[in-house]
Amino acid sequence: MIVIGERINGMFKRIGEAIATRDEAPIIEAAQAQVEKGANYLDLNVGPASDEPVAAMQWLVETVRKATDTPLSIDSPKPDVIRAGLDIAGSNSIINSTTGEAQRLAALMPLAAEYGCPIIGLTIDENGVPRDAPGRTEVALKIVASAMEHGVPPDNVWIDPVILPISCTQNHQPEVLKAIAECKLLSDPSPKTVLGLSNVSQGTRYRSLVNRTYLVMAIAYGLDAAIMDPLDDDLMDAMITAELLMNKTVYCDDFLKAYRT
Ligand code: THG
Repeated sequence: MIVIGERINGMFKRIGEAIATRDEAPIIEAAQAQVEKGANYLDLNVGPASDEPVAAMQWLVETVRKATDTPLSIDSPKPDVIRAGLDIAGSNSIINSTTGEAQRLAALMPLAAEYGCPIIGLTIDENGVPRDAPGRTEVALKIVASAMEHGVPPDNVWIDPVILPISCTQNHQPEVLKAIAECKLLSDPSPKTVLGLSNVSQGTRYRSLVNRTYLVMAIAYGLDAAIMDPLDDDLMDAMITAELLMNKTVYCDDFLKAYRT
């Protein structure tokens, strides 16, 4: 599993304030803590509140780079913000994200081709988020086809079948799991799959329990990567154990420790 640390996001109050006041310490602290706990990538999102998102993303990338060389996931709905982040962060970053909307694909696929970097494709089109697995897979196919047209290898497309909060869309959760499996059949090599895991538990009381239970289920369906909280030890332990049970790692008595060393 590829762990993309979610905690440098303007949605978090402390991070949002740090971005607004250009206070480096909370950003550096969040970067180091996540890397120490096993993040393979760090997701950077300036949040919806930023009124100068390009400058904010540039500052965020530069600040994180003072702490770590860990690859970055440049997370924004705005192509100009993503380009600004990539220009500094370089081609080992992930573009987060395009959707299946024609306008977004036309803006972002050329960027993925130019930088040679992976691109996350949300299964959202002009009609929003499809309600079932086949609808999600259909949008995923549109994204993979667009990648191929632009010379982006299909395994550089990371399909995100869009997990919504269980508190409002309980009927979607099993469909997302099915979509993870279906997307693997779209091309050879197949696209990767990724989820913004913490979305699933927004507005619930037992967030960590809901997150880790869903992550284990998604791993059983073949999930490759998750934007998640690496500081949640129970979540990380559940992930490592699920991978063991899926025969991705070798069993030993100290498998948790072995995974981390
Ligand atoms: N897919 C992709 N990218 C994404 C998402 C996705 N990026 C953003 C988001 N979704 C994933 N990251 C987060 C980060 C934080 C939370 C959820 C998803 C979260 N935050 C607390 C909340 O809203 O309750 C904030 C609490 C606080 O302020 O402390 O849950 O789906 N490709």
